[in-house]
Amino acid sequence: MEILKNISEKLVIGKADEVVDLINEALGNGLKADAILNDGLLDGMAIIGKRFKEGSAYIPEVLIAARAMNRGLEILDPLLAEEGAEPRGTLLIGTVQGDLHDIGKNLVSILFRGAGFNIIDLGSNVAPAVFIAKTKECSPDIIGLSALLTTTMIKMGSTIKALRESSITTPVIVGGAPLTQDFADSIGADIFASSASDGVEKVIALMVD
Ligand code: B1M
Repeated sequence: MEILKNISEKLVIGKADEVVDLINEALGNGLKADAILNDGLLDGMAIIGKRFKEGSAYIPEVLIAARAMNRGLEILDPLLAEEGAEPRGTLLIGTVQGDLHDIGKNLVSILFRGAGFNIIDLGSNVAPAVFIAKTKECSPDIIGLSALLTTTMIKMGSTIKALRESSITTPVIVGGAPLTQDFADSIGADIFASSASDGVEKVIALMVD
């Protein structure tokens, strides 16, 4: 659809205000938030990601595209999260230490909120000691770790180890583009999620068990 293509194109060139205007127009035309997310915003992120990998886009361009993505997510957030269900539990989430990527983590938070969870978002570049302190303070039902770099995914292992050494037994869910089930198993994660929706399904299944 033309408007979704426009959203994707404007995101790729980092035109955040235009992305916001187009999203509002698309919503006004009756388009669903999840279609705008998947076929507009995420399509644009995939294009900029491919260019970054190939070396035809650089960090400043990726950064302004990411800002446009987050501005778009702010509008879609209440719509994706709309449900008004009873709180199912609390998710404490953050991107691990050394890692600044927060878009996937933000999306995971939105979908969990939509599924009725309370969210405590610690942001990105979160040290193990912060996960421990916040878990002790807030007693979440589940702890979520996100990582996008092969160099930071190992921090997930040290975060889980530090949590367990602090006698915290709260289940931990891990996710992020470079992760695999085998890696998640090797660091003692309770759940590996390949996507935000996969994460929601697996956490709900774990809590029902
Ligand atoms: Co970065 N970056 N980046 N970057 N960046 C990647 C990840 C990279 C794959 C690009 C590439 O080379 N192809 C590459 C990593 C290579 C590797 O480690 N193997 C890379 C690199 C190298 C870097 C730097 C090192 C570059 C440099 O400085 N030389 C640097 C590192 C900075 C740091 O963190 N210390 C860097 C910087 C940046 C920006 C700051 C410019 C920007 C981030 C801005 C921001 O997040 N606010 C950025 C971006 C945007 C990307 C790409 C282009 C897009 C990532 C993204 O947001 N995807 C990325 C290329 C790519 O992935 N194609 C890339 C969309 C998002 C919705 O997907 O995060 O995978 P994702 O989340 C998914 C799932 O993975 C899952 O659910 C989400 C939705 O379904 N999921 C979870 C994620 N977390 C989960 C947690 C869960 C459950 C599911 O439970 C808790």
